[in-house]
Parts: sequence; C-alpha cells; structure tokens
Amino acid sequence: MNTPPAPLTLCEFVDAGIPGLESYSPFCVKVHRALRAADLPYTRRHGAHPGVFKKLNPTGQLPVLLVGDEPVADSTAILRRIEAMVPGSLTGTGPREAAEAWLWEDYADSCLNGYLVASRWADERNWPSVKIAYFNAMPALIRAVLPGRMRAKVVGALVARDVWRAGAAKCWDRFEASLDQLEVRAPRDGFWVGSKITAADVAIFGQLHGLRSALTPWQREQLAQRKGLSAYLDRVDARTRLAAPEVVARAA
Ligand SMILES: N[C@@H](CCC(=O)N[C@@H](CS)C(=O)NCC(=O)O)C(=O)O
Repeated sequence: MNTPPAPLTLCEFVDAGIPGLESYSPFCVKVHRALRAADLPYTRRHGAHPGVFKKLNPTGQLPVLLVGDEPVADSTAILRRIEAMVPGSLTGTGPREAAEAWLWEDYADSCLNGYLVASRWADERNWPSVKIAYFNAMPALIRAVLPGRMRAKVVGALVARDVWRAGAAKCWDRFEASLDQLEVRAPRDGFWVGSKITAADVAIFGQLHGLRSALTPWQREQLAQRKGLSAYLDRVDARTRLAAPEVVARAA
C-alpha cells in the first residue's frame, strides 16, 4: 500500500449496490479503479445527488477527491493528481506510453461515455429499469416529475454532442462498429498501452464495464460477443477490484 500525503476521501454518488460496480457513475468507477491501481488507501463519502457536494465542485459534478481538505474535481484532474502522488502508477513505462494513455483516457471519457449515457437515458428498451434504479428511492411526488424532466435534458445534451442526433439506429450502428474496432485493438495480454496498467485502462473500464450491467442488456450482450475485449476488461477488473470493502466515511 502506498501512503498518500494526506487522507484521501472520494466524494461520490450512493453505491450502485451491484457487486463489482461501485457506482452507476462511470467517472466514479474510473477513480475507484485508479486509486486501486496506484495502491492508495481511501475512504468513501456518499451524496444522494451531486448538489450535496456543490461547495467542493462549482460545476456540480462528481467525483471529487479530497486530499486532506483540498478538493480535486474532475476525474482526469484526479487521475493526474494520483499520478503525481505515485509517479508511474497510471502512465506506464515511458513518455510515449504516457501520451497514449492520456489520449485513450480522453477517448473513453468523451466517445465511450456518449454510448453509456445514451444506453441508460435515451434507449427506450432500458429506460424503464434505469428509471427504477435511479429514482425509486425518491418520494413519489418528486418521482412523478423529475425523471422525465431530467431525461429530456440529458437526451438534449446527447443530441448536442452528436451522439443521438441521427437517432437510435445510427447511434447503435456506430456503437457496434466501435466495439468491433476495440475488439481488434484489445491487447490479448497485459493492458491497453503496454504491460502496466495506465489511465487508459481505468477510463475505458469505467465506461465499458458500466455497459455490462443488467440495466442495459442489449449493450451488455454486444460486449459479451467481443471475447478479446471482454477478457481484457476482466483483467482490468481483476487488477483493480477491491478485495475487502473500504470504510464508508459518512453519508453527506
Ligand atoms: N468531466 C467530468 C464528468 C463527470 C460527470 O459527468 N459526472 C456526472 C455523473 S457520471 C455528474 O456528476 N452528473 C451530474 C450533473 O452533471 O449535474 C469528470 O471527468 O469527472
């Protein structure tokens, strides 16, 4: 175990309650896995919604990592901070691997994230179970209004990002083509850019592992059909999965 300069606290959403998936947020999963890749101890702080942590991150987004009392917001900034705390933990063996790792990390956060968000919020096949998973704990009155409003907002953003502009069929055609390309590119052993785990692995894992949950059965099946990619994700999982549950600091 490495020793951080100050205690680390990961501020995030409530646990998804699914073994092996710490959060429905792919960016929170990414940070969990990066902390484990760097072998850093940390505790978790849960908020029912991002607004709970607004004072720590003016954008209102999660995750936020507290390094002592200092908030570090945005998963990429958090990974860079982890790399600074444990040099080489997320960047492989040299500058070329490091550059590739960050480029793939960006690809995962932008492109792959679009598919994950579309699968949960826009895909009619999945929305009923997503709605239950995300909103069932809320009071009935709020539950009657909020999910539809939030969905319209998220789908609008997906259209603006060109993920959903041409509609469902085109989005899922592109998704299948991307998975075919990733299947060819996936390493048969080791990790995405070399023998060592990097930022690329935890970022790709965060998005694609999120697509392997029961909330999105069609997307999960598409991933399962890509055997090399699935075996690679299982390797990242085995390398970064926590053996014993960490302490939950307190619900915010
Ligand atoms: N660029 C940010 C994206 C984080 C993000 O999109 N977080 C989502 C959850 S997966 C969130 O907090 N959404 C709530 C909101 O946008 O209000 C990062 O890498 O941390």
